[in-house]
Amino acid sequence: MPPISEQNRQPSTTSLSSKGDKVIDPSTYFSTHVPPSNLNASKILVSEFVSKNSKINRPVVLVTSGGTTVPLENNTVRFIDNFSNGNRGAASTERLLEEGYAVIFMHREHSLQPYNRHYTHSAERFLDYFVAGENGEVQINLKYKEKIQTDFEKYSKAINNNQLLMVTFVTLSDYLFLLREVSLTLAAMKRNAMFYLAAAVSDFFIPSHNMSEHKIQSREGNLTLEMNQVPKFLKPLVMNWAPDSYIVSFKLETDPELLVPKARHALSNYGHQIVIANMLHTRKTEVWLIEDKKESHHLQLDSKEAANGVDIELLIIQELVKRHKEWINKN
Ligand code: 9Z3
Repeated sequence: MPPISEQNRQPSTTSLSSKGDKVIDPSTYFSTHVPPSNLNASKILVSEFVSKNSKINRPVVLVTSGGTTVPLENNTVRFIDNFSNGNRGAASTERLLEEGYAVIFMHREHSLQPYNRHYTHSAERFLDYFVAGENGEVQINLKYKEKIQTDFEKYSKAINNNQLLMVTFVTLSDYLFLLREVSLTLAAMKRNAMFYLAAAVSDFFIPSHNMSEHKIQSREGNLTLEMNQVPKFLKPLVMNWAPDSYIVSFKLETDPELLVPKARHALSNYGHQIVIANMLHTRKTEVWLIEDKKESHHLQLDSKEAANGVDIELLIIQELVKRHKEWINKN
């Protein structure tokens, strides 16, 4: 696998936001922040996983999933978080596995995980899946046995066949360092690699050197925060880290007027293959697939599918896999 070479890193510069604020570039971010302690361990796992799958010519997709935290103190007591629970990433991973992809599931610790999500975050409490047998020993409640059996088989098959690897992040910083490492490793698979960037990554952060070292004291009165813009990591990802791979980013908005224009703007800014646009409140039932110079493609669950608990990820992944294949053949 390629090491992180200097040419893969960007020179250190800053640019200006539309308001005239300084926005640091990704390489400045990496040289002024400390990598997470699990970075090396994750890197080794990813490297082995990619090499095993490339030997058998199995396509690999990186799925990012869940929200990032933004600490307010270096010794973190408080942090800012967001709404994402990782259902999109986890459900998409299940579909991608069924389509024959190997998946690096890069997720926020304790967010929803493929197959497990049906039990850990359902209306039932986890221990309600069990009952006491004749001698009081624990047994699976018959009501759930068939479903658990099916999910267990799919999950263990994916893990045992090297088709699913899970790596974790918590903070924005963990996420950025890990994304760069995984991208540089996965880039070796070129067109056979897909990036599916569904994580809800914070747009704002407090640089480590501006952060309070210790717990912010309430006796100092009201708290005013100044947060910097997070560098646009999609740019180096598309241009330098994985320039030959199929890159899918997500755009989330709450104002419907902004959604499609901002998705198109991202495409023209970064030059990647496709943006999946979604609105906060309807994200589970409809999305738009947006490619440059093409009409946007609306995917929506009908009311029956929605009532029956069909995941819209079924439609998203069907369509994406088709487009990835077409793109490989065209190129
Ligand atoms: C998404 O838009 C995802 O679809 C959701 C999924 C986060 C809405 P859940 O995890 O939600 O199932 O609860 N992800 C990307 C959002 C984002 O931060 N995009 C950035 C942006 O819009 C660019 S990569 O600027």
